[in-house]
Amino acid sequence: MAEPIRVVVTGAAGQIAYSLLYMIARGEVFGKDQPLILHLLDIPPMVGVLEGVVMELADCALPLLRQVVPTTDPLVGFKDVSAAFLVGAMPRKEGMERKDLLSANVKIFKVQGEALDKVAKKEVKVLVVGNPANTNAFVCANYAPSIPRENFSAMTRLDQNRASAQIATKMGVPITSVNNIIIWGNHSSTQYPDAGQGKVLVNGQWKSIVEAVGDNAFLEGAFVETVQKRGAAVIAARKMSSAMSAAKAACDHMHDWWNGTAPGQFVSMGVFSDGSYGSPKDVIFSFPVEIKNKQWKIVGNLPISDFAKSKLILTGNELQEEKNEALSVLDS
Ligand code: NAX
Repeated sequence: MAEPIRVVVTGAAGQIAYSLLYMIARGEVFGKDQPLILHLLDIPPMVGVLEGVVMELADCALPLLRQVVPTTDPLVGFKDVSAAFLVGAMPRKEGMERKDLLSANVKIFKVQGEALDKVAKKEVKVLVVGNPANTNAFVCANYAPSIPRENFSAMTRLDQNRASAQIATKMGVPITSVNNIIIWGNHSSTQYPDAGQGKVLVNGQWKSIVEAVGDNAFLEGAFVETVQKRGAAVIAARKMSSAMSAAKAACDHMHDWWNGTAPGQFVSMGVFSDGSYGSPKDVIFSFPVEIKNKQWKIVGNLPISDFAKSKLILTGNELQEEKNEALSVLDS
């Protein structure tokens, strides 16, 4: 069996981590033959809860889990890690806009970027889940200059999974019969869920979603809105933000980064923009990507409708604004 790799989850005492740690430790991300040493990072008031999580992980009796390192020190948490799930942040509560969270969270991600820079493996793959995820990933990367920028990403996979689930329900097919739905831009209510390139398996044949659904008003209206507002709908119902589905999406994101995407299929990831599709450069923008040998590549030359173009501009502008706000918080 391979040597164990070190994987850190921040916000390890929180609700997303409660599902995520179990999924990772079962081997669902790095494979059933890859032993793990899990680092659990949280803040000092959560030490007691963290102890409980450590006890439960031990009691799960998981064969791949070789060691658990609970800590409140980022320099211990990030030491020699090959993969980092940055979940820890202040979660959005009912009625709260993501922008309200920005100034509190950019400071956290500066500290974590600096610690990653000092002690993590240089090839570490960093997935930011904590909101505002795109801008937090931007901040984190900027404070970790010795780690390639391509190694920082933000999670929009939950939005992709939500969008795929909407189409699967609409068409009455299993979720595995839907692929290549794109989330463009920010993980916020300006994101653009785009079924325009997507495919659905109907009666044994892959068809374009646009053709199979045959209802453009739905695809440009209710579908987009449902996905954009799904996070808020879960909060309204559960009085807490999405956790189980967020953990599953984080696993999907890192799994595909680690293992690659299937030929002809792409997934959505928030990554440093090169200006593709008219997006602003140097913000973390969600694109369709293909992954090989642990390297993502933005899928190029997809036909984009005028409707989609206008949505991409909107979400790009928001990311540019968030980036400017983050930089001004950090300067002050
Ligand atoms: P919880 O409040 O349950 O847990 C957050 C944990 O982070 C707490 O244990 C807290 O002590 C810890 N924490 C705070 N500051 C920290 C720091 N500096 N270092 C380490 N740990 C720290 O929130 P939870 O529901 O788990 O959500 C976590 C984050 O995920 C939130 O920012 C939330 O908004 C975000 N989400 C992102 C999603 C996405 O698709 N990108 C979807 C789900 C979720 O809303």
